[in-house]
Amino acid sequence: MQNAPPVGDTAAASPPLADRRVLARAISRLERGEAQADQLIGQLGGKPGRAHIVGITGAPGAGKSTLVHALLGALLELGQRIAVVAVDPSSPLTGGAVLGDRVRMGEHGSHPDVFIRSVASRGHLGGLSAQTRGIVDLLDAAGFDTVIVETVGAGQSEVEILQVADSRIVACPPGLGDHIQSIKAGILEIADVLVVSKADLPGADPTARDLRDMLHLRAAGAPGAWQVPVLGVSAVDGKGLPELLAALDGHRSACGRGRRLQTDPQAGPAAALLSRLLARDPLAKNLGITLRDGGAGHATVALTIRADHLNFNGTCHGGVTFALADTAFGLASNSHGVIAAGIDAHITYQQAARAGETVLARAVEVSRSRKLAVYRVDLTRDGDGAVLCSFTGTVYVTSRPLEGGGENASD
Ligand SMILES: Nc1nc2c(ncn2[C@@H]2O[C@H](COP(=O)(O)OP(=O)(O)O)[C@@H](O)[C@H]2O)c(=O)[nH]1
Ligand SMILES: [Mg+2]
Repeated sequence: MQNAPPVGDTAAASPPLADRRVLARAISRLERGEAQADQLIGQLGGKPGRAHIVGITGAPGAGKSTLVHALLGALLELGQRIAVVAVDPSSPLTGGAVLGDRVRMGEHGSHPDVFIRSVASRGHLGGLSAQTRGIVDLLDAAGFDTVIVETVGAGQSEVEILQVADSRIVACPPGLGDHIQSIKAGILEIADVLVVSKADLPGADPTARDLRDMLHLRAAGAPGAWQVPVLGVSAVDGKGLPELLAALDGHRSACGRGRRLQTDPQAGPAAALLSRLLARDPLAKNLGITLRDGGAGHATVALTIRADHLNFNGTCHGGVTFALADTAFGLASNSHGVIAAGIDAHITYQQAARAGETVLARAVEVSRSRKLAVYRVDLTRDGDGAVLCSFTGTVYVTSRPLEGGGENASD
């Protein structure tokens, strides 16, 4: 991954932390939609771009909260101030799970340099990911050195939430065995560091080996790209924790921070750009692909499967499915207004679509540097949300403008 230039004055001494009660109130106002993040940051003083944002994801029970607790202890020892945002989609009523997380992080929860906030996945007001980004921006501006975002592995929404992070940890407990399938569906693409959690339990080493094998199979990294380490970490005996801290530090140095600040959370102009681009795509037009939603770094397109989309087996032709995924990929990767040229794409078919069904393809930017960007596209059936395909693609980011730049604007 190429370096994104660090944003903000990284070398400056730590600013004073914002008052936690003022901060808590500001976050509540943001959650209720009473104020925008920019406004609240203006009132708090400070500016985002200083903190290292660390995302942690993994299946429920993978040991994420316990790992956050261990990281809190280690980072406090380094003299850092740390904020934690726990996003829990399984708990719409902010019930037991969130409380449980607080208890697991509890010992450090009352430390003056620690701030823990749970976010229930009501997901209104522009979606959970926009809300999470606003909260992270606030905490960053409030002066925390590290902001940890814990999110449950739940597919697309999690990938979007993790877009806010500079460094992403995927936690996998030992004994994945057959469950390795669930890892396959795109989660490896978002990991900057893979942690085999509960490394004190039997089976940690074979799991680490399996994960390394999968990484080798997937590796399409450009020369000099960040190499994703696989680390066994036990929150019980502290094994692997120093290595994890070193990996996070290394990733931050290699890939910079403030990545999220380079994309605009308000999608307006990009959405308009995407509909103009789609209108200029004859293949998409002939197939009947329409734009559902779009913005900087993401796009959702839809296609209702017709008789002339079918193959000899009577299900949707794989090429049509690919074209749908590729359209979302192309739009999302060009949404920043400069031409993005596709380098590679990889599709995994899970279930075929049938005539009459509408298929949605949602592309989300997983990472973006100066020269390269990676996208994940999920194809789901409209209605029941069944997952049909996963697609990942990489582009080379040029500096040529997409529009107003002459004859080249046809990518
Ligand atoms: N043996 C062992 N158990 C752990 C470790 N980390 C977490 N656990 C246990 O795994 C369970 C789930 O942990 P939790 O942190 O809540 O997982 P989360 O759902 O991913 O946040 C709890 O019972 C923890 O005590 C570890 O490093 N070693
Ligand atoms: Mg948890």
